[in-house]
Amino acid sequence: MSPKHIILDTDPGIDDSLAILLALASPEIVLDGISTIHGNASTEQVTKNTLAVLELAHASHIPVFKGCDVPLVKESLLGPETHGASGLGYAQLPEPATKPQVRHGSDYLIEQIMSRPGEVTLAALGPLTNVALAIRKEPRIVQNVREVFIMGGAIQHPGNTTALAEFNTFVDPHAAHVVFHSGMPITLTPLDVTYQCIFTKDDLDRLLKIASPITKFIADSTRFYMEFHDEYQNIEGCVINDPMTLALTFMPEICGYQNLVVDVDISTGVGLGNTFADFYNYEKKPANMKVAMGVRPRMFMDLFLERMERLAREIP
Ligand SMILES: [Ca+2]
Repeated sequence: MSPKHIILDTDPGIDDSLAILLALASPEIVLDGISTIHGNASTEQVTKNTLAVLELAHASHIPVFKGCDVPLVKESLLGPETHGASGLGYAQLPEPATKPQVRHGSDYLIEQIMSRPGEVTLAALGPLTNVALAIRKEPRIVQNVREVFIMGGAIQHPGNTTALAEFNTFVDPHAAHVVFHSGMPITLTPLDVTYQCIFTKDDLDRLLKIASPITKFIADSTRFYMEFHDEYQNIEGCVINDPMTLALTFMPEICGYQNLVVDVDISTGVGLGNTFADFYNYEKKPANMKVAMGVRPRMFMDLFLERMERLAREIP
């Protein structure tokens, strides 16, 4: 089978960076390009981080397109307590020598999807502002994208940003609303499954047996993330949402799925950004997405660790 063509829309971000590394280390997929989005840090910062992570992994040939700076309607909200001021925890990567491309991230998505109908798989790992904007500018991308994998939402799980809302859907709930109701072929990876996959100190120790700038980066970035999870959520280790979402693009059997009618709250009350499913289909609507609701955590973690080891050996 020829490898799947993937475009990442992402806000690195510690786990976003790990998703980029997983994409580069996985022969089942080809990473065609990256559009960046506000979220874990400003768009300026996450774009710089994306370029720096690509350089770290000797992959600076992959084009990077800067996307939206702010949500569609809400005020900006960034995540420094989770990802650190730079967005990469304690990792300090050299200033990138490469520059982002001139075109806007949302225009890049449109151009790629429309020029190769049915071929481009999109993995959206941050707030959905770029994707929503692209849908509004060129609605035909809905029929022409192959698949869309989204990290976001918390269906039957508590929120990680408010009591009810997950970070990406809370930061830009209106964009999530546009995308969820667009008719795109969506697979959603909510906190319900990502919070069952914890990257632990033991996992990190296994990677650190290989001396490489890759394993050093993983250690320095996740150390901050682990401190956050310990302080706020009493979790030992850290939840690596984004690489899990990326892994489903080529290893769907990691999760079990339900076809569901999912919506996101865009009213202004305490539920803003809350994602919920109509499990009993009271509204008699067709399902608008496939939702990962069950997971084999070890299958994912074994894949992730094996691929990071592979990359680390290639980049001593
Ligand atoms: Ca992210």
